[in-house]
Amino acid sequence: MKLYDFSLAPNPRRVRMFLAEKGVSIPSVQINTREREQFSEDFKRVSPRCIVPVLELDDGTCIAESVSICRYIEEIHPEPKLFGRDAKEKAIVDMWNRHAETDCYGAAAEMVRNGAPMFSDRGLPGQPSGVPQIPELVERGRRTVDRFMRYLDQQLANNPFVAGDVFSMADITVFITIDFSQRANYQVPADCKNVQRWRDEVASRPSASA
Ligand SMILES: N[C@@H](CCC(=O)N[C@@H](CS)C(=O)NCC(=O)O)C(=O)O
Repeated sequence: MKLYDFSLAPNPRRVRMFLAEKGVSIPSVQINTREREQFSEDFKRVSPRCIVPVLELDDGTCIAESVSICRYIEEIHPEPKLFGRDAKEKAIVDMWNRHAETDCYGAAAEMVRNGAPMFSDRGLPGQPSGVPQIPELVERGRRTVDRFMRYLDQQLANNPFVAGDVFSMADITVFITIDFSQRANYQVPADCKNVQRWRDEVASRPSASA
């Protein structure tokens, strides 16, 4: 098995954090997306969408989506369970992870991709050029992330973790998203005290530095 990774990119970090929580290590290859290595012909054979992370299995199968990679790892290394332990918990983890991806990560990506000079003409990942930035999406993304933070703050008022009692994939998705959003100078609203408390706790886990 081989993981195509990039140390500075948020979605590969999700997979690394997940693996660290499991205590699993997989040989990895860096695809430096800042140097446009995702567009090389060799990497396109692994990832036709020119996106990292990708997990290549020993039979050559390539899994090119971070949550799908993590689900595969969960199947072969079931403990600790990071997608929920029973039917209800699995549904709630999935629900929060999807909320986090659509309402938080997606909006954070809008902020970063449409504002940073390094993404000029590359407003979407996996496209070498021809995708102009839309400056209005920076502010819209910021408002959407703020709205998610207020929603999450209520959840964390009564729960230690994003999806309830135990640390899960949903915590990983929100945690890496908050760090990623700082590239657009985003700060969690000061009144979201529960989010701040939760974030400090997650930051102290060894997996946070994976
Ligand atoms: N939904 C995908 C998103 C993957 C993604 O956006 N990857 C970024 C790095 S975080 C990428 O490969 N960007 C390449 C580019 O900027 O062209 C996943 O979770 O795996």
